[in-house]
Amino acid sequence: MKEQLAKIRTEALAALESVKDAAALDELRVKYLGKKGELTAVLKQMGKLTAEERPAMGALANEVRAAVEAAVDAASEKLAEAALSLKLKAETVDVTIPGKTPQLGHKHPMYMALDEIKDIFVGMGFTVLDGPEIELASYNFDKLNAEEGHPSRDWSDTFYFDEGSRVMLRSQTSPMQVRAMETMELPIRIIAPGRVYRKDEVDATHSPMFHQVEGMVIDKNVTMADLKGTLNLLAEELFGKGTVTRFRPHHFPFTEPSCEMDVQCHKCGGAGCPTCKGEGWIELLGAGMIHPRVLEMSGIDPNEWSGWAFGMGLERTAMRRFKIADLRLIFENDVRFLEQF
Ligand code: 2NL
Repeated sequence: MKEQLAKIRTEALAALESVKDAAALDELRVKYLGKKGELTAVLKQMGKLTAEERPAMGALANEVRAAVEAAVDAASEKLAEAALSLKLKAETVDVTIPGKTPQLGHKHPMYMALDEIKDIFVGMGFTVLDGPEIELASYNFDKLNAEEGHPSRDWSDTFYFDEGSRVMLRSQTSPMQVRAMETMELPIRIIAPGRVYRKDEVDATHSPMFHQVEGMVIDKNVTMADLKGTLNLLAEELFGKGTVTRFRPHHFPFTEPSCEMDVQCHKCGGAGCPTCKGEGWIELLGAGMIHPRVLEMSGIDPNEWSGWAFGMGLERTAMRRFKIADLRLIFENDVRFLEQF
């Protein structure tokens, strides 16, 4: 029996030493340590031994069991290590392989132009406002002195949500300025950029959705000189020092007097060329002194306060700034176009 145990130990340890995989290891474990294994078979014969022989043989059997168990554990650990190192080798990342350069986007040219405009006005102490694109006609028209019957209110010019023509897509960003007049403490200096909507067919110079920046100043003793000084500065910052401007009389229902500001063509210096369509001047924006009735409707006393306001189309400004010929390019987002800026 002693020889049997010694043989089991020698054989088991030798077999475990060279075991190749987890399945083979499990087979060996069952073969030597299992309920029907070789060790159990030997122990079953203990009954044949004398009482004197039994303890020593029991101790030896336990010793063999412990040795085989330890060898099984060691082999299992060795297999796990080998598997891990194999896996690590297979999954090695070669950091020397050249990477794929991701395609980086950048700001849209129109938002570049808007950011320049925002910077110019913020630098002069203006606050930038944001507001809803769905508006009440009262804020878009009535409070701006464009009452019932004004042509811009027509169903064919404006997107309404209801039969009563009460709720609409704003056609200008002025309603935000009305809200500012109603709620902000005077004096105010604000600009209001954003999307606006008009029922226009798409062509090279029109789109039913476009972007506008409006702005206004209300303070004591504000005059047309403030309007001209500030807007001349805007033109110089946008188009370069020494940019020449001119102010032409115009009409808007919400300003009195009203004007349009042109910038002298940077290409031909005013002589007339294809860029300015032979005019020598390029229209930049509309502006004027805020109509006393508009001030009054928002609860501001026109005898105490005065102000000026302006509105400009962002697409057209960006087209001029970046020499873009067709408005549709601004909305199509073709990367071959966008990459050029
Ligand atoms: C243009 C002309 C303009 C304004 C917008 C304005 C707003 C309020 C009161 C008075 Cl709340 N005026 N805005 C004033 C003059 C012109 O826009 O050609 N826009 C594209």
